[in-house]
Amino acid sequence: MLKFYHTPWSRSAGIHWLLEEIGQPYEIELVDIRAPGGVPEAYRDIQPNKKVPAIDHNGTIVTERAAIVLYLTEVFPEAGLAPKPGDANRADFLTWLVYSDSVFDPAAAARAQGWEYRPSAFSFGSFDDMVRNLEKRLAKHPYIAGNKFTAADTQFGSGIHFVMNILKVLPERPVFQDYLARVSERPAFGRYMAKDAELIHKVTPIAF
Ligand SMILES: N[C@@H](CCC(=O)N[C@@H](CS)C(=O)NCC(=O)O)C(=O)O
Repeated sequence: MLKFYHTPWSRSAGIHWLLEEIGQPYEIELVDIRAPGGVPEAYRDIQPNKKVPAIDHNGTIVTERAAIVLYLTEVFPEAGLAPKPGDANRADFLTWLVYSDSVFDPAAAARAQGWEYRPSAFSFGSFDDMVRNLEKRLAKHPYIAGNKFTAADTQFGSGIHFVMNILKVLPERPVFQDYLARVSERPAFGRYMAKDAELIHKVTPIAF
């Protein structure tokens, strides 16, 4: 049994997309992170910070997006969504997968919140350095880990879509638009987006 704790139109989007790419049966447990009364305390037993995503795979609970990606690609290797240990692209896959959560996301969130901070005081550094690095990478490679689509693209694809098109924080540069156009051609992308468009009506509406 594979249970996915999820909120549509949230940071669990990339894992939703990944599950559709993998194509194995899973069930969604909706977590209403925007509910006026908050998420029930009982959910802390699954995710200690009461955040999404989380998964429960036959009783094994995994939290944190990068860890969930690594776990799922390990358990379902036949999906071919991660370079295997020893593969020349493995280091880039790991680097960018972790960069997504440890630099891209917090730098974008800090910008969206209008934070002023000393980049050297925070592990994610400056927003401009992050944008420059991401732009350089995607100008040279069609996918974030190299020439092949991987599970790191489910994280960057969903992240860039949210930060550029919804939050309007990431500059709308051709390299980001081309990347999004490329990854969103995938049938699994269309499936997860369609499912989320239905599920969004079952939780408290998002407020920006
Ligand atoms: N470190 C977590 C962060 C996940 C996260 O920030 N989730 C947001 C989704 S937008 C959330 O659940 N927020 C609800 C809240 O904090 O109340 C991960 O990478 O999995």
